Amino acid sequence: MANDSHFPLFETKKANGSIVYKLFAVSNFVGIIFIWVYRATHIAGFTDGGKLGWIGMFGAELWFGIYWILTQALRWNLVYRQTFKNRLSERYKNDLPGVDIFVCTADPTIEPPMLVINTVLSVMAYDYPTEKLSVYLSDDAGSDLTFYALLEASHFARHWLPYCKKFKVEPRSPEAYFRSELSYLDADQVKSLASVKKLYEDMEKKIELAKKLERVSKSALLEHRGFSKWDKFSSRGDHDTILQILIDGQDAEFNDIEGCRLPTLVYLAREKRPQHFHNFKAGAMNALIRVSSEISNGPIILNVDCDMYSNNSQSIRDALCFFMDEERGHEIAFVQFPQNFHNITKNDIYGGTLRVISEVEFHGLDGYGGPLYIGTGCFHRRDTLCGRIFTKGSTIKWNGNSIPITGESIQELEERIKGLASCTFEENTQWGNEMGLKYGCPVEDVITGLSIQCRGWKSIYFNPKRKGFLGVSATTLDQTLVQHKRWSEGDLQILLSKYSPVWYGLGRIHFGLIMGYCTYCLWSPNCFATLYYSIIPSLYLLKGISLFPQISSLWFLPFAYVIAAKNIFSIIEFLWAGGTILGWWNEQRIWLYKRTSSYLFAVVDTIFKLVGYSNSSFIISAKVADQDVSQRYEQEKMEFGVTSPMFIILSSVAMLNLFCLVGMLKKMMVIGEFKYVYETMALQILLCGVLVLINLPLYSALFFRRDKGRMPSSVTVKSVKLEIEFDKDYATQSVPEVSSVILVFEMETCGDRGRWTLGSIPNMKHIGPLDLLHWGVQSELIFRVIR
Ligand SMILES: *[C@@H]1O[C@H](CO)[C@@H](O)[C@H](O)[C@H]1NC(C)=O
Ligand SMILES: CC(=O)N[C@H]1CO[C@H](CO)[C@@H](O)[C@@H]1O
Repeated sequence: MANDSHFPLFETKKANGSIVYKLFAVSNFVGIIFIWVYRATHIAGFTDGGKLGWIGMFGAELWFGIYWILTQALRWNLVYRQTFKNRLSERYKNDLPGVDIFVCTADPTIEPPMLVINTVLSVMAYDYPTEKLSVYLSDDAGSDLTFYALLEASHFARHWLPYCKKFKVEPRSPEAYFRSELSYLDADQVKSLASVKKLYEDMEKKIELAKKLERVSKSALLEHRGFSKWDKFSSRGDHDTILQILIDGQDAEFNDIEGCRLPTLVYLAREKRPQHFHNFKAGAMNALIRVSSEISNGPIILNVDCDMYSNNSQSIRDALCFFMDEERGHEIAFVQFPQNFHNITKNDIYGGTLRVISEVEFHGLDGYGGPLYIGTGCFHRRDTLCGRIFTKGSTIKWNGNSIPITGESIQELEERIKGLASCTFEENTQWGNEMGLKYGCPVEDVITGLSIQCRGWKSIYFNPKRKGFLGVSATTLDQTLVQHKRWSEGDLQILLSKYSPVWYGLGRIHFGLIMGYCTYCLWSPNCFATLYYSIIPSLYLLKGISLFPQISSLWFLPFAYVIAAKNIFSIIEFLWAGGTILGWWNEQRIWLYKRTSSYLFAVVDTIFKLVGYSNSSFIISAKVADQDVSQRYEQEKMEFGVTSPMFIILSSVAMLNLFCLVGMLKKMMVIGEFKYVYETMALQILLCGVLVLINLPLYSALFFRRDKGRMPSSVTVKSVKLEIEFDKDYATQSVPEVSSVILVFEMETCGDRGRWTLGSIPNMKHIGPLDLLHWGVQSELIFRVIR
């Protein structure tokens, strides 16, 4: 083709079937309005304690309805992107921009060096001109082990990169590549594979040995001058800047075994001092931005977490199709890839894939100006990350950022620029505020992305079939809940901050995008309505008070419609996004658990912070490392195992529902009015029943399981201490009534404060659901479980 410069480099398509979706959404909305009307017009009918419960139900349904309206912004206008990489290659053969890749690591025990260097090797091996590629590893632990591993990786890269290029292998993380099934290799490749695999294993052995001994061998120490920088190292929180250019991509001395250039490779541990706050990953990223500007100054920056390897060697070219598009490229600030995971089990027991978010919701955000920046798998333009404001009609010179050649040696360069990563450099500057990533928020990435969008830029969500980046997902319930607590807490803080999408974003970004941000920012306040809905209707069920319309009433219809439509849609959406039915069910459970524990803690912590207690009393347990944990993960057995205050809430709510359901059944049997109860309280029975069903794995962890992943007995003792006092006066009513219900959540040690009133229990070591059925309704019951 002679001249195709008028063809765009990427294309945007709207989702099919959006009319059908919009009809569905409108009908659901009408149903919600009817529910609200029903609640508003039927308050007066109650005279007793039911009134308060009723108003609470109204409040919860108002919240759910409004929140549902917000989520429509994520589904109303889905767009999909496609790139044309061959057009890019033809048009910009030798004029591709430099790309700087930042990999961040913070702890050599949680993030083992082998994991880190596999990620580094995978991004070094991108299919991209190596002289334009630079890889920076930021090590916030300042660990010489990680440095040693990186040094070894720089040697191995001299063999690995030529191998990848010659045989066009995928994926290019050696570990993932050797793990994948290798077939159809020709004789030549078989030989090369054997030798490169041998080198990899040798490297792995050396690194694992160093890790075991917790020190680097003497001979290795002598081999590289870089280790001398640890001479004055006192601790990970107190050391000088360590900056080491391991491969200088401009210098032929570092060429690979075939004589080709290797990408520049840099190790950085920024200065840490106890008296200076380091701002976590945002601080590390900002130090990298400054240091890299003096070494390679690539106009495009990719950042990935150290556990997230590149699964596609073409991803840089994909991203450039957006930035370099002649028509639209100049307004794009960042291109976000989804966060995908390689260790998800079939039915994804912890909902770790975030399937609906990455397959649906982010496409919806993209339709309104672009997705959130989620801190990994994201390509940025350097200038927008450094605070540049969008101006209409400006064009970009992609090659305008090169560094003047100074003629200094690597050592001189390192010495000259290491001050850029010092503790004091940022004092009295705009770093952490108008420049670079923002400080002071647990989700610094989201708030940074938002402020870039508020400066007039667009972002792009690119979600190709073959995933660009694969990370490791949480493998225990505790990790999952803690992670969501951090996310939801950070998002709530954004809403309350001066960069809130509501008041800061208004007028600066599309209203749909504001709504989209709000659905995430309002994750945590969901806890109240959800807790209410999972506690009160069940208690009222036991009490015999109906909170929903009867089956025979016309008002039953909107409830039935909304419940059915919402859930059927949710199943279809989940399956469409690639999930399984059981996966959807698991997702509902984790949805409930997140809302009743992580989000509650997030809100409570945020409130504590607002009133000035920055160290809240809720201390979240650390991760446990257990041999069998990953085995149980693979068997999709839910992992409890640690003592966490979140589990206490989860099990208390679960026990309460079991109690109410069993109690209600017992009453129905005693009184024999099945039909009456069913007709007046069908929805409450359904709700309580579903809550019990969804909690089955939890009951099993409380009572039946004997492995280490069961609920620790301390949690069981603390949590399952429900006091329910029943009115002894059955005289006037056909259905016995609960006069008061007291729930005790014991957060502290339980001690011996429990009261024994059920004479038959004391020697019980173990109470199961059948026993509960037996004791389900007594005139007075206090029960306690001891393992
Ligand atoms: C990762 O890449 C490989 C090819 O290298 C591909 O077969 C696989 O499907 C990719 N994984 C995902 C989750 O897309
Ligand atoms: C199913 C699967 O791949 N599980 C793996 C997830 O990642 C952890 C940690 O790397 C492994 O231990 C699991 O085997």
